[in-house]
Amino acid sequence: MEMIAPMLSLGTADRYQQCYQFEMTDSLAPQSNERKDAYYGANTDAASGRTMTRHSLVFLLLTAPLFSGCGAPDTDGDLLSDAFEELIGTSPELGDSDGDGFTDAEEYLAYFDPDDRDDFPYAGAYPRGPLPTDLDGDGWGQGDVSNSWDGEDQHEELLDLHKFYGNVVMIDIGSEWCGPCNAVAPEAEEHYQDFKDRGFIVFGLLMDGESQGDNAPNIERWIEEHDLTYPVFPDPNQEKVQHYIPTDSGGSFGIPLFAFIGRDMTIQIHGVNGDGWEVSDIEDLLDEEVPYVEWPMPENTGDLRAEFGITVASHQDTHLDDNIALTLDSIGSGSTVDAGGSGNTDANDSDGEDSESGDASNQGSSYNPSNADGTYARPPWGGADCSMAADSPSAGVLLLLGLAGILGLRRRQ
Ligand SMILES: [Ca+2]
Ligand SMILES: [Ca+2]
Ligand SMILES: [Ca+2]
Ligand SMILES: [Ca+2]
Repeated sequence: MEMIAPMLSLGTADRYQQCYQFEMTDSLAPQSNERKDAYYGANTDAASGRTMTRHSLVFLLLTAPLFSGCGAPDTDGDLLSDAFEELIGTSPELGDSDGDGFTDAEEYLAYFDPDDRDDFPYAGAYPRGPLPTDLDGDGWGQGDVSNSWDGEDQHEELLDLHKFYGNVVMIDIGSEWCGPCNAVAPEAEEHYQDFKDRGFIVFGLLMDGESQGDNAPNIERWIEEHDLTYPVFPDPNQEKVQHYIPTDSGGSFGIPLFAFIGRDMTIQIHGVNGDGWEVSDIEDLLDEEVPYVEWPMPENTGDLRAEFGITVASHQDTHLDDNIALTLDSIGSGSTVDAGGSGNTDANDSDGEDSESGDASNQGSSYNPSNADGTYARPPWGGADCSMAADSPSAGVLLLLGLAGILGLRRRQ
């Protein structure tokens, strides 16, 4: 591909100066699965996020037996009850259903897919939200529901445009040699920091390196130069960029070039230069309602997230209450536990805690619906109603007590 790209200022009226770049004419290289395979290989030993996950799994394995029999059944000890896992389609037998190194709870509660080995919490901590299963966009023009594309970011993780449904996406296209593009990058980072908690993300696309037409963008260099935390993708062959080139470009287009995609994945602003949008456009798009997606959630989502160290931005939880209600509606609110009992219920209990024993051996006496089967497995880290003392000591506990006694005796001697 030939690229001629003289620096060309289009006048001070432009908010950003522009460089000019000739449109690609080469046919695109065929897509293959090689990159995906390489991605998997590269990530098999990746440390990002997985050390924490291994610790979580060890924690679960060690603690689950201690708390078995307490609350809703949780066969695999991943803190999601069997009934809830059946509702959302994960394995009640496996803590990590898809084997990607993150437990079902860690993925699902952060709106990632626990049944997709290619999908797991991003090292870059970019915003995500619940995803519809039927998003069917295939357009590239203004007003279309956008087609998707994917690419590896600076953390060598595969990101897919469609998976940012529910967010506003700004696509910033440039090259390293282009002065105005260098001026825009830190501004884009500033917008990202200002708005990401409302569901805003920048996708940087870099076509060239430091000299015009060298087709060798250096993502690491670019990230470091501008201290960027949003994802940046190399696109030397313009496989992605081609979709945002203005149709009336006449064979050349100016960079930096921008496009904006709304929360519902429609292309709101297609292929404009710096004078084609204002920061207020971002805010207007963020003001659009976050679309509702059915994503049943456990009632103690907050507690579980705290336990796993999961943080989400408020926009991701816009419809959390509806999705908790969906869970309660789908698998009931205690019918499997409260078997008619004494009538001494906690239905009006404002603190959400069961004032009486809620362990599995106490079915039928009293049970708070919020602790019921299907909402979640009982938290092992607290709850007076989940007392070990209520149960007979397990063999493991007796062994520990015995060891402690022996040690105590030896010290006294
Ligand atoms: Ca489970
Ligand atoms: Ca599971
Ligand atoms: Ca997983
Ligand atoms: Ca996954």
